[in-house]
Amino acid sequence: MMKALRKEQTASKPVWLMRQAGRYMKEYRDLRKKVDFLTLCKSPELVSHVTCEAQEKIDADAAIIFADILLITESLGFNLAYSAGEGPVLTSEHDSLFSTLKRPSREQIFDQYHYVAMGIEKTRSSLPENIPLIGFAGAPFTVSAYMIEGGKTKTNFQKTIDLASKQPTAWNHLMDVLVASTIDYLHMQIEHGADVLQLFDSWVGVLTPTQFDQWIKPHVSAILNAIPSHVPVIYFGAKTAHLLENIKHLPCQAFGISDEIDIQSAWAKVDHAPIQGNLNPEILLTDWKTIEKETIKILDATKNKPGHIFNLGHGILPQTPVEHVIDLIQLIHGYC
Ligand code: 1CP
Repeated sequence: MMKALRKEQTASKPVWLMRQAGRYMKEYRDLRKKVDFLTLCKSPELVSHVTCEAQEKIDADAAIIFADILLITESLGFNLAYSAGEGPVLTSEHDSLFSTLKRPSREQIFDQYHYVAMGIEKTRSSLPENIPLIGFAGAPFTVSAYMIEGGKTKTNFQKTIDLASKQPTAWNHLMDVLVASTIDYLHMQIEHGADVLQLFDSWVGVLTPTQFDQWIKPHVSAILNAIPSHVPVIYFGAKTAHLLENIKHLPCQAFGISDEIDIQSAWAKVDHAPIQGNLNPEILLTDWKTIEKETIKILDATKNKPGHIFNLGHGILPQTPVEHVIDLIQLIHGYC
């Protein structure tokens, strides 16, 4: 994985899957019957257990620390809850323009997320040495969307787009606070053992190229520029085929590609950088013949060109049979 991130030749293709530790795994579901999601995130011992168990079970070439992109909102005065049916629910006392939102100090971030730091340390010391540990954060657009909409969007991000377009001062204040706290949060993860970082901008694909350049690019760039150059960062956004010409100028090491575009066309657009992706997660719900065919398509399209990390186009779906995942990774490792 580290070699691929430097565009060096690798003996076999590196692969890991977004949300590889999660509900499709029986071991995870069993643990979740005993512990609620936030308690799990805040228990370093369990975080390390869940992260390592998933990596080992599916034989992934990287592990991603078990956490969530929305944990950061707790330091910004949000009350965060996860409901079984609805997903994340965020409430706060802030006004709709977020003018009361204050930037937490670096010390506050390090204190409040000590559990993430300890989870990373424990995981790093339990993982095999050759398996990189990925730390992560949500990018400002995606995290702010949850803050503004109060959870999963019911209005196709209209409230978020309204704030960005009609209240530039409020929007920039919100972005500045998120950028500063995300930088501190990622620095903490690096200090405690994260080898690679991924910045999840899952919903940025709802923006037009002009909106992306105006509202997002400076803030994402500020985060990326603050990461020391020895730590590679992967920037991932879903449904961003129309934004790749803009995204490709971001100062990061690699780009995560989702599955609405074929990998060859995507790579032609961001030719200078390594890429990650992009099997449609729904393919893993079909039969093995289809999975094999679609996987080989991606492997053939990226053959002989170093710098491709295999992944899904978005997070693995909870109803995915775990055997399909194990066989998928075996197929990728055996391909030459
Ligand atoms: O057990 C449960 O019921 C909770 C389900 C769950 C899990 C397993 C949530 C709630 N978060 C997570 C873990 C998680 N989230 C990881 C762990 C590491 C791994 O990949 O194995 C990561 C990287 C995330 C990141 C995350 N959280 C994203 C970005 C990735 C993506 O899928 O786009 C997003 C958008 C979230 C928000 C979130 N948290 C949880 C849910 C169900 C959601 C999505 C809600 C929505 O669809 O809007």
